[in-house]
Amino acid sequence: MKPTITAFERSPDRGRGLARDMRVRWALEEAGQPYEVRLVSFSAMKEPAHLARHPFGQIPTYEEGDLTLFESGAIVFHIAQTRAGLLPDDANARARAISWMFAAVNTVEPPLVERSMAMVFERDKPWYEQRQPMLDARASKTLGLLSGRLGDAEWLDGAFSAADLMMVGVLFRSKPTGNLEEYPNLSAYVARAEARPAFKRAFDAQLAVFTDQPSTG
Ligand code: GTB
Repeated sequence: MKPTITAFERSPDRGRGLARDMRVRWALEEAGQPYEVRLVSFSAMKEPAHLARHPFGQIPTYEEGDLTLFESGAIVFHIAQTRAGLLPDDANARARAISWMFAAVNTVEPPLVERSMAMVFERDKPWYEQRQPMLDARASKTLGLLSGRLGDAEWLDGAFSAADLMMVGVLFRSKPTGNLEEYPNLSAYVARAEARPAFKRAFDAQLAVFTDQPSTG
C-alpha cells in the first residue's frame, strides 16, 4: 500500500524545499517507496479532518493503512525503520544515527529557526536590533560545533543515513539566510546531499506542485 503524505497547497517558498514535507519525500525516495500526496490549504489544516491527523494543524503527516503519523522526524524515523537503507544494521551504529536525528530537530533546528523567524517576522519590532545578535550567536555556536564535529568526513557517522537526511533537512532551510557560508564543510555536506538522486527527485516533486500556480500564491 502506498503511504499518503500531506504537503502545502501553497507555500511561501513556492516548493523550493523549505517546507518540511521535503524531508519525508526525500526519505521515501531514498527508500524507493512510491507515495501519494494530499495537498492542504492553510485553512484546511486547521479543520477537524486535518487536526485528527495532526494535533497542531500542520504538515507533514503520513498515513499508511491504519497508521497516521505527524512530526517530520518521527515520520522519517518510521520510514527508516520499516525500509532498508536508511539506518545501519549494527545496533550501536543505529543508536548513534538516531541520536543525530534527535540532535537535528532538537538541538540544531531550534536556534536556526528562531533566528530566521525573527529575520522575517520581527524586523520592524523595537527589540529586533538588540535581540538579533544574541540569536546570531546561538545559531553560530551550534553550527560551529557541528562543523567541528563533521570535519572532513563525508557524512555524520559512516555511510549516509537518516541522520544525514534529517541534519541536511535542517541545514538546507538555513541556506537562504546565509548561515552556512561561514562553514565551508557544512556547505559542502549539504551540497553532497543535494546531489543525491533521491534528494533531486524529492525536490522536483515538491517544486512541481507550484510550477503551474500563479506567482502571487
Ligand atoms: N515539528 C514539526 C515537524 O517537524 O513536522 C513542524 C511542522 C511545521 O512547522 N510545519 C509547517 C506548517 O505546517 C510547514 S514547514 N505550518 C503551517 C502552520 O503552522 O499553520 C515550515 C515552513 C514552511 C514553509 C517555509 N517557506 O516556504 O519558507 C518555511 C518553513
